[in-house]
Amino acid sequence: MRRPLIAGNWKMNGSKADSVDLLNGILAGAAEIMRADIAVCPPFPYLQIAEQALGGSAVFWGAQDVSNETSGAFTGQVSAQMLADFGCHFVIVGHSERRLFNAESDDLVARKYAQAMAHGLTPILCVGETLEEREGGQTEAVVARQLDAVLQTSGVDGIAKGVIAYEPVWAIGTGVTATPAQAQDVHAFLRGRIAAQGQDVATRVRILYGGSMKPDNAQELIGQADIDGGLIGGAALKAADFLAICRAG
Ligand code: 3PY
Repeated sequence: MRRPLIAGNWKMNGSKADSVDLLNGILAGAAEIMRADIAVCPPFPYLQIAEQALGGSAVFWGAQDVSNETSGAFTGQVSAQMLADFGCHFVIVGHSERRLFNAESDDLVARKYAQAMAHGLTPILCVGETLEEREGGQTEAVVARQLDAVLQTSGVDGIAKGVIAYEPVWAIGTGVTATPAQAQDVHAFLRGRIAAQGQDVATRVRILYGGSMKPDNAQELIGQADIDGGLIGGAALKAADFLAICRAG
């Protein structure tokens, strides 16, 4: 069976003091969560605080992005080795906000994914369609294209070392959530596409749902056969809400 993963994507929110409070709040309740893995992905400057607060606990931490380059003259970028230095376990790649606001292509995301794996990090690959693409009947074509870019670069063995997050763009930051059936359909499609290259990998890989997952809809979403947890946005910024989602996992 796949163990659920609940990962908080803090995005560009909070201060140093807020981050300490949030980490302490999560730590206070994390020991009671037995059935799910828990992770937080704070902004880069707060990774050291996460390492200090969470080191030795069962809560993992990770970053929200990584460079596709190893090192060198890449002003403003952060390498996978640097994230590994700060004890990161996970790194999100290809979040729709980066695809949209930073013009990240499928190919760039695939190179980031490979770079993360090369340094022992577990990439969380985000895929998802816009509202226009959904309404145009393009959902499967879009997520297939995003997944295939990584399959081509890292192979199905690479997929085995990561986590996938299906995040419909129309459900991010809008308060609108995909229905459990809508999400399940896409998760099953993604798992089927991976199965075509490796049944064993498809059976084992975790596919998270992201996009306005909250305490009151988490249980039903995670209850779907192919939904193995959540990548949580706004609700990850309040320890009580985040822990409630972890309990639903
Ligand atoms: C959201 O739920 O808004 C997210 O983007 C999670 O990554």
